[in-house]
Amino acid sequence: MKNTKVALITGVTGQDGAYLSKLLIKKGYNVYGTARRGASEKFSRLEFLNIKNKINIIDFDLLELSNIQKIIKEIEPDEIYNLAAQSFVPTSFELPILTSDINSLGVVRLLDSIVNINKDIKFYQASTSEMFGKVTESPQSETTRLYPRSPYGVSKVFSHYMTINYRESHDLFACSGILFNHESPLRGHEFVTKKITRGLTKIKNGSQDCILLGNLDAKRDWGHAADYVEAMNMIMNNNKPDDFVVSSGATSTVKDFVDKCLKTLNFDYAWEGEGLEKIVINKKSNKPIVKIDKKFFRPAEVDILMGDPSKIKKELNWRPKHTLDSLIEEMIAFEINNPNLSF
Ligand code: NAP
Ligand code: G4F
Repeated sequence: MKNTKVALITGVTGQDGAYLSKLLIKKGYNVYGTARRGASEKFSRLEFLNIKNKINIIDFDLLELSNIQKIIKEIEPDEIYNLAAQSFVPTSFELPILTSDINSLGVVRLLDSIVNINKDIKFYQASTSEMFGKVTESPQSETTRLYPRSPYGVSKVFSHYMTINYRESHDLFACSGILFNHESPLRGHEFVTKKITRGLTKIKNGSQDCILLGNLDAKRDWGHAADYVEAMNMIMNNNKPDDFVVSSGATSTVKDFVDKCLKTLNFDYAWEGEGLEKIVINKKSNKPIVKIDKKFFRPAEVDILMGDPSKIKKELNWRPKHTLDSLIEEMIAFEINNPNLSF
């Protein structure tokens, strides 16, 4: 029996990979993290958190079965956290086949490798609130019907049920966290919270004129990534493999998020116009600083997400430390202090 637990985190270069690595290192794990070789390989998040040299980085791609098997045999992990994915919803409409190969078949490649190499390896799947899509009830819980609205959502429904199926058919410790949107200063630049906090901070300091957004009426249940990776580790160390919704329990529109950021940055502003003509005017300069661009609307939208985190709070005693307001303050402070850092 090894004294130190070995964790393999796929997608360690992403937002959650960085925060989860930091947590597991603090907990004494030996952490292996996977990155794709090539131009997209980037370690700026791990470097920002000062943990790059504490992680064993390995070349890995969810598209390649032999690569996955070789790495699991070599590393002999106790726990695999599968965070790797094509995670941007709009891209999934452009690249539905690649998205499915990575997010759906990639998960079967991992699960089947575990069955064939060592059935004692625990497996965590990064499931998502996008699976609820066109919601049939609010708030959404572990028992809410799934109705995905994007190739990304569909790909994650497949991998969610595959994880359940391998648990039930092969007696694996395979579990899923159904995580609602979670953000942080390390969020990718294309996601709406980063686009807003970064863009408005740049406008405030005079280095940008305006930001262009899509659907302001969409509602999301936003939390902080640092809280949500704690939930992942709790789910993996539960006494039985199970699935849990992880969310704040509240919902806000994209417009609410913009308002909170404008106030945090002390803009004197006003909303004007309706629909595609809606704008935010900076009263000081009398210029528009937020405009709507049709190209950021999606072919099918998820109008409202609001999770019910009762199960994980009751059974695992998970408690988030951040609020939406503290998240926004942290994201804006990061942009003020790190104007040249982009993820
Ligand atoms: P992210 O920042 O986009 O990170 C995704 C990671 O996956 C990156 O490290 C990326 O590597 C890697 N990856 C992409 N394609 C791969 C492939 N073919 N083989 C191996 N690695 C690949 O995502 P995140 O926000 O950290 O989210 C982590 C996971 O949670 C994802 O599965 C996401 O779908 C899921 N999730 C996220 C949220 C959220 O709100 N953040 C909510 C629910 C679920 P490169 O750097 O090489 O591209
Ligand atoms: O920030 P978003 O791109 O995140 P989305 O689509 O909700 O997906 C994120 O959360 C999921 C969990 O529910 C994850 F599974 C997924 O991997 C990802 O992390 O968009 C949020 C909302 C959408 O309704 C979108 O239509 O913001 C709206 N929006 C409005 N203007 C915009 C924009 N989204 C983006 N990315 N860019 C805009 O300009």
